[in-house]
Amino acid sequence: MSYDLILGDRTFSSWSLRGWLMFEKFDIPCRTHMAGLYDGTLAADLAAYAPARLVPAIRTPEGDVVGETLAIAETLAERHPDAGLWPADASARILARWLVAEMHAGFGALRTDCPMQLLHQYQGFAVSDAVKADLDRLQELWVLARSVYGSAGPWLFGKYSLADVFFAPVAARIAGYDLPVDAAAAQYVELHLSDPAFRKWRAMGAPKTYDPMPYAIECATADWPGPALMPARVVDARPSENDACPYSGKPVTDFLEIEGRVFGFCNAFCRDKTLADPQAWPGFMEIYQQ
Ligand SMILES: N[C@@H](CCC(=O)N[C@@H](CS)C(=O)NCC(=O)O)C(=O)O
Repeated sequence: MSYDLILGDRTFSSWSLRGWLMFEKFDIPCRTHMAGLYDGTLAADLAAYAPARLVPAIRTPEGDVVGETLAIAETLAERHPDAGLWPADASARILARWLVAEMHAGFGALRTDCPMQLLHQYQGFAVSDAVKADLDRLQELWVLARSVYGSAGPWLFGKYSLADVFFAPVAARIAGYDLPVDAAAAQYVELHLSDPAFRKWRAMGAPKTYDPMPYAIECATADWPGPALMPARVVDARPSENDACPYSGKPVTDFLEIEGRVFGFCNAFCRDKTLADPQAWPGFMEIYQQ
């Protein structure tokens, strides 16, 4: 038995990203299910997880349903004490809890003006004073955590913790709207964009199309500012170098090409998430590097 994790959307749902990172980054196995956040089926899709009303929500292996990312975080931290969700040091943990709670309850201007989107970087986005104030506060908190507790690694408390989970969508907002931050904050944003788990999440969202596009704004766009992507394209052709899908081991039916080499996958989603960012997928890179 494992957890069930109910998500809304990978490109636009910042809270879903937080929920997923809590499992992915701390190696807690779960089955993911998508609820129709933008398809009008959210309530029906969540009916089996009452009283959950928003995504993400989880169901524990024992059948308890938990909503609200803060409650999910505490539930997982309590149930998996060795997974390191909170910093080990008691003082660091106090500050981490504060940062997570402030993120959960605050930064309203940033969240309202700059909804998370992982498609592209807006150019020339007009930053309001209220958003600037949120950015100042973020940088104050990040500098504090890094300067006092960050010596053991690149994340806010050294090792990746729930604090980084909660700020991952903020990093995505800074990247996606090209918001002005200092060099240390820009480095922290970059760390999130190049994090393997974040890259996987974004790649899994890439195949989905939207009509209408959620949260569209009148602004020019440039490419997403994360790590450079390996160029790949969909092809119909066989033969592929591999007969078995790198993820499921099933026979291949869907193909892509990279630099003249053809690789196969067991379904269009496996192919398309790889197409979006081949290097996000260790299983694929293993066969690519053979
Ligand atoms: N405070 C909640 C926020 C969750 C949330 O707002 N989720 C959004 C998706 S990002 C949602 O379910 N929206 C559906 C709605 O508002 O009906 C948490 O921490 O989980």
